[in-house]
Amino acid sequence: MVKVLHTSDIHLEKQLLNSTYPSEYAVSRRNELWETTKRILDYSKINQVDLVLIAGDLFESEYFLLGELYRLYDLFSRYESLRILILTGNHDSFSKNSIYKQLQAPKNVYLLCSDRIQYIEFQDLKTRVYGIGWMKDSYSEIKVSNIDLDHNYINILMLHGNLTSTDKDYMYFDINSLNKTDFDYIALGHIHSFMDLAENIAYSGSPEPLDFGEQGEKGFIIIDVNKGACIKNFIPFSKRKFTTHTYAFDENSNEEEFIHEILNISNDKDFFRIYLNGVISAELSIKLDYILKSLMDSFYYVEFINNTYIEQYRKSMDQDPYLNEFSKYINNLNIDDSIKERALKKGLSMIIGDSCVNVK
Ligand SMILES: [Mn+2]
Repeated sequence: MVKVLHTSDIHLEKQLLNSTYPSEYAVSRRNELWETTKRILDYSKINQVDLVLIAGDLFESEYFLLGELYRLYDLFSRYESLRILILTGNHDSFSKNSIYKQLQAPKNVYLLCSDRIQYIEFQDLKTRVYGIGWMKDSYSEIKVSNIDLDHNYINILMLHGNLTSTDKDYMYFDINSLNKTDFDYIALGHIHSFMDLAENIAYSGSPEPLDFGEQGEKGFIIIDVNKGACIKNFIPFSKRKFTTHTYAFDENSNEEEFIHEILNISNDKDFFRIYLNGVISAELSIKLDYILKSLMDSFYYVEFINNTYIEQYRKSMDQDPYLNEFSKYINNLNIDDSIKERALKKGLSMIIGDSCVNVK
């Protein structure tokens, strides 16, 4: 049996400046990617992992310079007992100008960077780890059938790419042909969520989410790989999560209840996006900005998306035949409810004028 930790898509030094959160959070998040990389190594050491597999996109080439590679290799070299295997992905490909070519990896670090299948053999573990790495910006379909494996070894394969052919620029593997191979475990990277595809095939997903597009648990997989049998365990490990919530107001909603509900879901760790929907009384609407600001202290990070209507708008809508027509028109459109809400709110505020907001 060989004990494997499978991770991928850490994206060290990803700038994150286009995210919805401000740049100071992006800077912290970049540091947290380094911290989590170290935590993964600590975990591996404590739990006596034999092989740490990083299935591509360990870092972002564009921002990962020689200083960062020194820092990374220095970190890895402090975990002598661990064997760390790096597969190159589309963001850290072994291209002509790859930073990987500038520095010798430490003795315990193995680079799988050729786009022809290659393997690294660990005699003491009776294990071979195969990989097809990235050496350029795009690839089409990659065939992995007909590989002649030596069954005296535990055979593991690392790949970085897609299982659907819709995005043809990214390496595409056919799941059926992967299923037909005799690999004891196939460690996939590129998709940022954990996906359990077969007893011996999985995407680990990224250990840390990067924005609101990456919700749910993030972590890595620990696998006991035996000849022809795997025991997999997904370990949630991220320092923070990105979560989305909705609060629906109605005519009877009051300040205390709203504050109570929001404090109930809040924590000082995760990234929150909270949609405020429904009809809100004009009185509460006037206070809302102030209330939201006071709630922010209970979060590490929160963004409120205010889609509420003011009650008076709704009343005007029912009474005024033109507004009524407008709301019918919007409601009959074949679009998302959240977009309808926003269109109604925007349209009504333009038709009625913002003075209505202040009517008590
Ligand atoms: Mn990728």
